[in-house]
Formats: sequence, C-alpha cells, structure tokens
Amino acid sequence: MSASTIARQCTLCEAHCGILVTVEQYRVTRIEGNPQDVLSNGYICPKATAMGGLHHDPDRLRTPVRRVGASFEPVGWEEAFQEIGQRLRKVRREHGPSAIGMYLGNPAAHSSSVLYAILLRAVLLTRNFFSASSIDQFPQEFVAWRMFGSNVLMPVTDIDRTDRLVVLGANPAVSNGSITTMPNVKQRIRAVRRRGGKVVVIDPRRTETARLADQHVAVSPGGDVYLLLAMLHVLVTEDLCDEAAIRSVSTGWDQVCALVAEATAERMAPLAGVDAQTIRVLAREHAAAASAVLYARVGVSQQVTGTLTHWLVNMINAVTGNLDRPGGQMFATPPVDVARYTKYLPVGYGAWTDRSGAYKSFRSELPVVVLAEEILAEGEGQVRAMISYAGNPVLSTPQRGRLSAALESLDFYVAVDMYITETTRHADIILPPVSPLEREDVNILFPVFSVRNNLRYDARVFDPPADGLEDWQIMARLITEMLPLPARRFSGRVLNAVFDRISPVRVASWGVAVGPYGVLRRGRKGLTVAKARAAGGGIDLGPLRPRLRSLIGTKDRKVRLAPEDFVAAARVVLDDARQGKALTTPAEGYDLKLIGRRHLRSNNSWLHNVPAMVRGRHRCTALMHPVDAAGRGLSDGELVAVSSPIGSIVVPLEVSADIRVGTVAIPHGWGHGESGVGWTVAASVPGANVNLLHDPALTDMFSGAAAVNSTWVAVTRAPAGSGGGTGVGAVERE
Ligand SMILES: Nc1nc2c(c(=O)[nH]1)N[C@H]1C(S)=C(S)[C@@H](COP(=O)(O)OP(=O)(O)OC[C@H]3O[C@@H](n4cnc5c(=O)[nH]c(N)nc54)[C@H](O)[C@@H]3O)O[C@H]1N2
Ligand SMILES: Nc1nc2c(c(=O)[nH]1)N[C@H]1C(S)=C(S)[C@@H](COP(=O)(O)OP(=O)(O)OC[C@H]3O[C@@H](n4cnc5c(=O)[nH]c(N)nc54)[C@H](O)[C@@H]3O)O[C@H]1N2
Ligand code: SF4
Ligand SMILES: [Mo]
Repeated sequence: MSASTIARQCTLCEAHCGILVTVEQYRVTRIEGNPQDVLSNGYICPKATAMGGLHHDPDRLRTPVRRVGASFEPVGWEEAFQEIGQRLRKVRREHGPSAIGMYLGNPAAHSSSVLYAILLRAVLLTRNFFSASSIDQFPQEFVAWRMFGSNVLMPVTDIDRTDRLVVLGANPAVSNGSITTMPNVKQRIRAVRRRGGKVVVIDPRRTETARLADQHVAVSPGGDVYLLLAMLHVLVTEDLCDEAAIRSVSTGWDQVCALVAEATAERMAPLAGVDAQTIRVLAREHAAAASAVLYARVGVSQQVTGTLTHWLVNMINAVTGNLDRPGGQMFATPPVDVARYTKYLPVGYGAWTDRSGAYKSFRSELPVVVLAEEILAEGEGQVRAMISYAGNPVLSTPQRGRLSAALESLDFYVAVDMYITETTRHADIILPPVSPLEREDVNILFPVFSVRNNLRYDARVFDPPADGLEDWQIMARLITEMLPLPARRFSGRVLNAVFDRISPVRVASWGVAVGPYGVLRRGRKGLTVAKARAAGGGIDLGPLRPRLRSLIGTKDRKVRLAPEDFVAAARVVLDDARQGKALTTPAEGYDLKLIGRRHLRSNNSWLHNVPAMVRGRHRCTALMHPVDAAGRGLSDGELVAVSSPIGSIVVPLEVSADIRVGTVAIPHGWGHGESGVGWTVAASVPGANVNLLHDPALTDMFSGAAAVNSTWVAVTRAPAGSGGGTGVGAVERE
C-alpha cells in the first residue's frame, strides 16, 4: 500500500494545530505541521507526534471492559449499555437523580462530543455535576458573567496586533495559549517585539515565556491582586485614564476609584513582592501604549483570589481603553456564534449548594473539590453512582487522597476513557471511544476563543473499527439509557436511530449555516463546512472585530466595572493587608509557597504513556532556588519530601535560580505508581501526585475553583529508602 497524507488537527491542546499525518501500511509514519492551516501556519510542538503514539498504543482500550475482581475483561457494547442502563436507573429510582454524579475532564472539550455530554448532563437532572473547569477557568467565567453578563464572554488576547503584551500566571510558550487559542505563541510573541512592542511576563518563575520577554517581574505567588490594585491606584491618581470614555461604556468607575484610593504602590509593593517603582512603570506603560493587553490564565486562577485577580485584569484592560479594540482584549466572531446566545442561559449561581453548604453551584455545577466528600459522606443526597468522561480527577484534583477510596465505594461507576487510569481503574465498566485519528470533527468551541476568526475541519485518518464508537455516540447511547422511556426497548431503538443522524459534523454544519457567515445570511457565497473541508487548512475569516455591544448581556449594555461583592471582597483583602494579615496563613513550619508548572511534552496526566513524551530527564521534580536549597542543606538531584499539612510526597530536587526565593514548583498529572493502572510506560516513570498536597478546602472565594497555587509546604531531605513512586526510571518500550 502506498503512503497517504491526510490533513487534520492535533487535538491535544487548545491550539489545535493543523497537522499532516502520513500513513503507510496502516501505521502513522510521519506527523508534520500543515503549512496551509489558517491558524497554526505549519507550526507544531513536540506533542503532535503523540497523536500517532496514542493511536498505536497497545495499552489503549479497543473494546469496552468490565471489572471482574481486580482485573478487567472485554464485554460487548450492547451488553455493557444494558447493564449500565439498568444499574444507573436503579440508583436513580432508589435514591433520586442527584445520586448519580458526573465528572467531565479536559479532553471532553477538545471534540464536539462535549455537546452530547452536556445533553446527558441535562437528562440526568443531577445536582452533582463536576468538571475540570473548577480547577481551571471557573474564575474567568465568573468574572465574565459579572462584568459582561455571560460566562462565555471571556475576552481573547489580540496578541497579533498589540503593542504591549503583559502575561501573568500563564506560560504560553509551553502551554501554547489557553482561552485565547494561539498556536505558535512563541512566534506571535517575537512578532510583538519585532514590530516595536513590548512584552512583560509577571511570574514567580522565570519561565520559557519570560525568556522571550523584554522584562520579567518575579511576583510573589498570590501577589498579583496587590500588584493590580496598585496599578489601578496609579492609573487613577495619575489621571491616566479617559474618564469620559470609561463612563460612556461602563458603570462603577467611582467605586473603583474609591476602592484603590489607599492602595499605593508603596503599600502594595511588599505584598506583591514587586518594588513600587516597577509597579508604577507597569501602570504608566499600560496606559501609554497605543494598545496594550494583560493576559492571565491558570497561575492566577488557581488562587484564593482567582476571581478578584481576573476581575482586575479585565478592569485594567477596560479602563485603559483596551477592551473590545484591536490589540487589546476582544471577542471573536466565530462561525457558530455561541456567545451571542449564551447570555440568555442562566448560570445558576447558588441555585443549589454542596451538602455542607459551603459551595454554591455555578454554571449549574459544583466545584470538583467536594467530589470525594459528596461520595463518601453518608446521608441524604449522597452520590452513589458516577459517570466520568475524559477525566482523571484522582491525579488532577485535590481530594485529600480520598477519591480512590470514594470511587471504590460507589454502587456503580462507568468511565468513558481509552485507558485504565488512576481514576478509571475503579470503574465497573469502561467504555473506550475510537482514537482521535479515527474521528472527524468540526470544533465549534475554540473558534470562540481564537486570535483569528476561522473555521477548520478535522478529517479522519483511519476508518474506525466496525464496532468502534465515538465519544458522542457513547454519550447518545447513555442518554437513551437514562431517558424515562415508556417502552424502553422499542423507543430506545427509535431514539438511537435518530441520534445516529445528528453527528457533531452535522450539528456544526447547521450551526455554520445559520451563523454570521452562513448561507442563510450570505446566500450561495456563504460559508459551509464543506468549503472548510475542501480548503485543506480551513478558512480564515479575518482578524477579530469589535463587537462587545452586540454580545454583552448586562441590562444596560454597559460593562460592570464594580460588582458590589467584588469591591467588598477587595476591600477586605486591603483591610487585612493593612493589619498585616496575608491571604493564606501558613501553619507552623510550612515556609514555602508551592505552585504548578507544565512541560512541553506533557499534557496534564495523560501523555506519559507515549514513550517519546517521557524520554530524557525525569520531569516530576521540585524546582527550588539555590538560596532555599542551601538554607536546608539540600542539593540538586537528591530526593526530598515535600509536605503540606494534609499530605507528603517524595520527588527529586531541581535547583535553579529561575524560581523566586521562597517558592517551589512541581508539575501535576504524575503519580502513576498505583497498582492496577493500565499505563505500562507511565508506570515505569510514575512521579508523584502533587494534588495530595493541596487542601481541597482552599478555593477561590467566589467560584469555588481549587486554589492549588495558594499552598504552603515544607521541604526536607527524604528519609532513606523513600524513593518509591518518584520513578526516576528508564523507559524500555518503544
Ligand atoms: N495541582 C494542579 N492540578 C491541576 C492543574 C494544575 O495546574 N495544578 N491543572 C488543572 C487543569 S487546567 C486541568 S484542565 C485538569 C485536567 O484534569 P482532567 O481532565 O481530570 O485530567 P486529564 O489529565 O486531562 O485526563 C484526561 C483523561 O481523558 C482521557 N482522554 C483523552 N482523550 C480522550 C477522548 O478523546 N475521549 C475520552 N473519552 N477520553 C479521553 C485520558 O485517557 C485521560 O484519562 O487538571 C487540573 N489539575
Ligand atoms: N505542554 C502542555 N501544554 C498544555 C497543558 C499541559 O499540561 N502541557 N495543559 C493545557 C491546559 S489543560 C491548560 S488549562 C493550559 C494552561 O496554560 P497556562 O495558563 O499557560 O498554564 P501554566 O503553564 O501552568 O502556567 C501558569 C503559570 O503561572 C505561574 N504562576 C503560579 N502562581 C502564580 C502567581 O501567583 N502569580 C503569577 N503571576 N503567576 C503564577 C506559574 O509559574 C506558571 O508559569 O495549558 C494547556 N496546554
Ligand atoms: S501546540 Fe502541540 S499539542 Fe497543542 S495542538 Fe499544537 S501540536 Fe498539538
Ligand atoms: Mo486546563
């Protein structure tokens, strides 16, 4: 058989770079960037080749499996669905709809199957819905909802046109951008500087992104809220904002001015860990630039002040005139104009709470930090069955190490995943979708957050196996099983036949047809999925255009600069600071701040089974400044115990001046050493689970998102013989 090359996308991270996949004899022999792709223009990162590695991975499940004792055995799809239906319906009948919990993981958002998962969630009518969003962008959505009237209106950083890019709490040179889809960020950052602009990175670590910047400001972890309040103070007191312009498009300016009246750069400097003059210059330069944008992501979301910080980020962009204008924060005009209609959907904040009453629902879900507790705590409303889809919360969320036991205690657990992971190993049945290379798709979510408007089509590389199901088909079958159908066997069959006709690509085609570029508006010249498909690299629909007025969901169509509870909370933060009270107080003996970090060849918890992704130096290390290491008598490469008040892990120490004194950084997504996990390569380099250190009770004060970057730890030499689990091992298999 001769070689063939197919254009599609790498769906591993939000960049969704265009790739060319060459196949010979049913094997992927080459993956390279697609130069015709309208968004990534030929760029790929080293992870792209993992698309082939995943497809051919012998550990990837090809058929549904059922747990028998400590192991799993293959089971047919029909049998599996019937058992799942019966057992889930039984739980619902006996304990009510909320006794079935559901967890949606990150990769769910990387295919249109997520639409069907949302439908399943609606059919379940459960209050116990959780997702990775509550350890990720919840604060940003919360802010978007309060400032712009819709949680979907998280602004996009117009990196390609800005004169000044200030990055805080993000490392896009590694992550390739998130909630701002911008493949090949490095090139885009270099371009800012090439056209005479300035790039600043505010981060406790001198990151890969910081190396590309003109300036690196090593803020103290969690210090951003003070830094931004002080920047606002400078903007107000030095009269650097166009007040009339602000008042014409927003409300709350007076409250903002009152709030920051006392937040001088001198007062805030020690709290931010940044000197006053630097803060003043940051403010002045942001105001003076022809266009400027603050871009913030998970580093500041995963803080107790996640919402407050993202609010101040949007605020500073807005009051310096950089909201909804080229080079600032903008909103895309995607081919399926999701944001236009979401303002009519309720976000359901506080519609219900977790059983302790501590956390309000937001976006009709509960924060994931209560997941283990909602399963384990007995009584009315207890979760007794779970559906997980594309998630690994045992590794990716803080649960005091109790989630494994919690999942094990369930009456029934069904996982939709292609691996037996630290999480899914507790399932009664695992339903694996076909590999990403076996599905076609038109992603309608990421164009909402892309730096250029576009429509791209994702082609199948391989035909799926005859009995293979895609995630959306699995979701559809689960929906059918959970609907209260009068004559289940008959109506179930009819429904399945109906669902078979509404594939994601079809839904996208309809969405595009009625969208801003579609045939309904533009006639024959209109955009269609077929045209995007024929184009090979998708269709570029131009740069972002100002449009907030048509999208905004506030009643008066003005931006709410000063939601009352945000202002009140910020005032408490400032009052506390005046009294010398920090945001989080360390328990006795915990003297270092722990933050996260990502690696270019890693993707949360699930690429560690592809040999090419874990080759080389072990990466699950604690990064520490030489001063801190010397102070503890520790040296590079030795094993250290990192402990918080709730847990302890052992990892190798990596000493580097790239991290701020008083801070350590450990990546998440490791800890593959548990027994029964089906990841043989990952198990040979297990690393340790950093989420065992994070206290689930530490959350963003508004959205309930896990505040993992607000953790205090102690680091000591590891007791002799405690290396198990660090997995500084070698990778044998190719
Ligand atoms: N301490 C700490 N914890 C963190 C973070 C941090 O910075 N620090 N980051 C957080 C963030 S931002 C996120 S998004 C979460 C991620 O948290 P999760 O989404 O819970 O975890 P992932 O590691 O992404 O696991 C994805 C799972 O989906 C499976 N999978 C992959 N593709 C598919 C598919 O197409 N279909 C199906 N059905 N399954 C698939 C994989 O096999 C894997 O088991 O982690 C969070 N956890
Ligand atoms: N290679 C790779 N790419 C990925 C992923 C991956 O795991 N690997 N995950 C994907 C996912 S799910 C997501 S959500 C995105 C996330 O994308 P990013 O938001 O870019 O995530 P990180 O790389 O974790 O960057 C967070 C940065 O915040 C810094 N930080 C920590 N605490 C603070 C603080 O208090 N203040 C400030 N100013 N900075 C702080 C950290 O040092 C770190 O550099 O990446 C996506 N892309
Ligand atoms: S940046 Fe890398 S992992 Fe992300 S989509 Fe592009 S090639 Fe894939
Ligand atoms: Mo994420």
